[in-house]
Amino acid sequence: MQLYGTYTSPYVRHCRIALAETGQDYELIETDYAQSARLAPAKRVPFLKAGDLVLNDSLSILKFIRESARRAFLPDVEDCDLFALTNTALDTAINLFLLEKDGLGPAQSGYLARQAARVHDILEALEGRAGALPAKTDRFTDGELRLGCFLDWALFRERITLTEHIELAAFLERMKEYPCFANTPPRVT
Ligand SMILES: N[C@@H](CCC(=O)N[C@@H](CS)C(=O)NCC(=O)O)C(=O)O
Repeated sequence: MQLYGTYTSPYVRHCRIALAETGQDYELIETDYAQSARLAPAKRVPFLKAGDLVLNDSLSILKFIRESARRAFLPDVEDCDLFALTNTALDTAINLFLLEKDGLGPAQSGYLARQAARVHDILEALEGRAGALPAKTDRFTDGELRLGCFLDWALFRERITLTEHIELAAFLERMKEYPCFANTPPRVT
């Protein structure tokens, strides 16, 4: 099984954590933007090849990893919403990050200003939920792992600070005690 991606991508990180949790053998094939544009229709990482199966999004990859290990994927509706809401902030923050490299930001576009407000407001909403997380004691859920991957990436890329989000900061510290998370920090290779 080959997972195509980078060591900075939070989506790839989530897949790597799930693969480590389920003990599945795989090879990470480092793939930059030019390669993913050539090799994948979505022009993004991660994508996964497992025999004849090709999966083009972390969502389907995670479902495949969990279900291969006989685990349900996002069975709890509140956790599914946590995953989806966090993912909206993550997608938006990454778009803003990539557009900034091209010199475009909220100052140039009303739509981009709305995107920045979206990230801000989702962080506020997540701050209200973070104190009760993790919801279970035996393991982190996929909604929680997505939140951890988002926060750590956004701090790494200096997209957010958590000085005014103490519950989110405390949640991230709790997650950093988990080896599968602690062993996969974002890093430039
Ligand atoms: N919905 C996708 C999002 C993946 C994504 O945005 N990946 C970023 C890297 S972190 C990427 O490859 N971006 C390249 C681009 O947008 O051109 C998933 O969950 O896998």
